[in-house]
Amino acid sequence: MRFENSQTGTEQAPVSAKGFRFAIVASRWNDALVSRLIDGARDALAELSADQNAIELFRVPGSFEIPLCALKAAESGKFDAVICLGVIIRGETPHFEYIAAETTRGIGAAGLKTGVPLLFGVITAENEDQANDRAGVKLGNKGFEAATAAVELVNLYREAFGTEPRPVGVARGRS
Ligand code: DLZ
Repeated sequence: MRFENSQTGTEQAPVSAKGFRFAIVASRWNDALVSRLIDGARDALAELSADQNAIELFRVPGSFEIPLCALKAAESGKFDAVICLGVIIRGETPHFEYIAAETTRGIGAAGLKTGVPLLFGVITAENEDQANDRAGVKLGNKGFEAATAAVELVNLYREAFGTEPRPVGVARGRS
């Protein structure tokens, strides 16, 4: 599977995922769509030469539960980046705004708290068609995009700040 990034932007230097470790935290709500985001993320990491045993998947019930699991993954010291994937559809919930806002806020807060890059691959859509388009049909795949951004960031942080990849099996303690 190959998805083009739907966004225009400045050109990105070629990067490699080799030697880095990634957590994927994905919700089970809207599972058919989220599964396509997971596939997209795995495809991106494979294309960028990630080691297959360097990717761990954590499933949580819904998007609301993503931030805490992402925080725990980031705090574990086992991962260089945490890729957060979910699908929140307005039509399905009067709580749309609350769930979307809390998920977004929590993921951002976990990244700032831990200093580990957390990627936002959560689709917030008006309806299922819109969500479908963003999960690989018309407007790219948010999982692929989030994983690509994760690889860009871990390379940037290594080059700019000397943040070395987490060795397999060795957890870096909390600071
Ligand atoms: C409850 C709920 C609803 C109505 N809709 C969604 C949704 O569209 N996407 C999603 O990821 N999760 C949804 N949830 C579940 C909440 O995120 C959460 O799992 C539950 O409220 C339990 O805390």
